Amino acid sequence: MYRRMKRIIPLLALMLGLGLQGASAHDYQKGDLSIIHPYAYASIGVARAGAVFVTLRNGGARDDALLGVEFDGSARAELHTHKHENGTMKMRPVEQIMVPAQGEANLQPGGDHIMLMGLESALKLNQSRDLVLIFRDAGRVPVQFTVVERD
Ligand SMILES: [Cu+2]
Repeated sequence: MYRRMKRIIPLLALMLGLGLQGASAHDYQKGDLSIIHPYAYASIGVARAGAVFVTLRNGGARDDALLGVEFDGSARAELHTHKHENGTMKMRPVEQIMVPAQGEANLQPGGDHIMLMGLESALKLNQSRDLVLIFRDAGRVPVQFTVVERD
């Protein structure tokens, strides 16, 4: 019996591990907020800036707002949006990104995003990097973003 258990336990641990990974690898929850698949594109050449994208879903009855982020690997980290100006798209820093009640904020290429400036090291394919999202109501939420290939 004991010998059999010894064989089963590592198997169970493996199954549990795989299950957890499938369910939660890129999703985070804090209160009514879901933080879905934070990702960035791999750096190209010596680019010293990168952008992080994520979907923020608010299942609650009150609006929340993303106020900022903390990232150890860059000189600065800002919230940006894209705006049309004189026929071209330009990035502009914003104070906050609203996450409406019963709605979501989509940080995506060409739209709102988290900008990392003065990266100390390149964002390499398949890396997971630590980032702290700071919300007005939900507070600080540590997450990891994954570095993916540009599509
Ligand atoms: Cu930007």
